[in-house]
Amino acid sequence: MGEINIKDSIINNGSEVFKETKNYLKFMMKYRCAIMEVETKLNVLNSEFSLNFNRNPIEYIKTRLKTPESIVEKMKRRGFELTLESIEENLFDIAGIRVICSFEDDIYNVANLLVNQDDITLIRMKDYVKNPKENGYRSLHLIIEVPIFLSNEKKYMKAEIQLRTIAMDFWASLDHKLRYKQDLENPDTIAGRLKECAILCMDLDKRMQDIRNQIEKK
Ligand code: 0O2
Repeated sequence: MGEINIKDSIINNGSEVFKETKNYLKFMMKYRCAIMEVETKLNVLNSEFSLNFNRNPIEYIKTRLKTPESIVEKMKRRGFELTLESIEENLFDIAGIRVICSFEDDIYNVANLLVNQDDITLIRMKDYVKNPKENGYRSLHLIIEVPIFLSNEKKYMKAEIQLRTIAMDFWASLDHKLRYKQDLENPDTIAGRLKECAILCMDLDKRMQDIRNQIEKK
């Protein structure tokens, strides 16, 4: 008798886990679709710009889905309930799109062209280009909502778009790597040197933009 119960319970728990896994995969699939929608929009803008002005404002695009570990960590850190509904309501960066532009003004051009599309809603903008973070981090962050079309529903999905220049991306990548190094002997010195590099990157962006403006006689 006991054996049957154990077997039943394994089967029931198994199907529960299966159901949960399927729900999770479906949940993440929708964010993957949102990334595809936004990436297509950006590629269209880049192609049109390239035809009209003979240059690409976007150098390249990187996309990522937030990992389950990172989702759980952020939800716990912020004290939210760990359910799919709560994750959808409270986390805006599950779908992440990073747009690397050639020049600083391209960041704003691309961002404006994107958020002015009538199916995109801008939820929030953080301008760390005009207002860099204390450590020197610069990027334009947008949280947007974009519709995705599934077989039987149209759903609005949130996505985070980070727009930066090549120099800003170079700096942020290095900063990100160093932040995860736990065994630094002199973290303050490193932070200070990184800040100096951030200032150099800012200067480089400005000079490159000036040269381009001069060439295009703005
Ligand atoms: P990942 O893996 O890059 O996505 P949060 O900090 O996320 O709790 P909020 O308001 O969403 O709160 O953050 P914000 O300021 O909009 O920026 C979040 C993301 O911007 C980070 O994501 C980084 O990608 C990037 N970012 C912000 N500040 C820095 C910085 O000082 N250095 C670097 N290298 N990147 C930064 P996550 O969640 O850290 O992870």
